[in-house]
Amino acid sequence: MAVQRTFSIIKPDATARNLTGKITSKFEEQGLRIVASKRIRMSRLQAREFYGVHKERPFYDELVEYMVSGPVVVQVLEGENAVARNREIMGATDPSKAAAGTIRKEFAENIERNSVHGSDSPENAANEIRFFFSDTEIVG
Ligand code: IDP
Ligand code: MG
Repeated sequence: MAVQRTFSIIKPDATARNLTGKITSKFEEQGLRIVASKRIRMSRLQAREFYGVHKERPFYDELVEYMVSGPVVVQVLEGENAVARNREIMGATDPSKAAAGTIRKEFAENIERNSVHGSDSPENAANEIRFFFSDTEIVG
């Protein structure tokens, strides 16, 4: 498997609890390199578009409000098999089902306030990276 890039968000529940460094360490300790990173306040329009795939789900409006409720840190992670690797490091969506040692098991508050987003396929990773970063902001 070649070196790959994936997109990550440290979500508002985690920035509120000052966990940016601890979460970033999990990526670095497990072989992913942060090749782009910025702390932003997502607009409602951005959040609605970013999570557009979930717009028919009952939790969509609440999810959008949560994602704009505080700062987030958007990142590009690089490494071997980075998309799948990051999903392993994050753990299951529902922290009560996440494996020991994963970010969500250690830090998530509940199924919505689950501390991190990570792309679920290389195609989505490319689209999500382009949504938040220009090429010059990514330094590998
Ligand atoms: P993922 O983040 O593990 O890929 P998705 O199913 O893509 O999970 O859901 C996107 C986000 O929507 C989750 O990370 C979580 O913040 C929120 N979410 C997912 N399922 C629920 C739910 O049942 N109730 C409330 N929020 C949810
Ligand atoms: Mg998802």
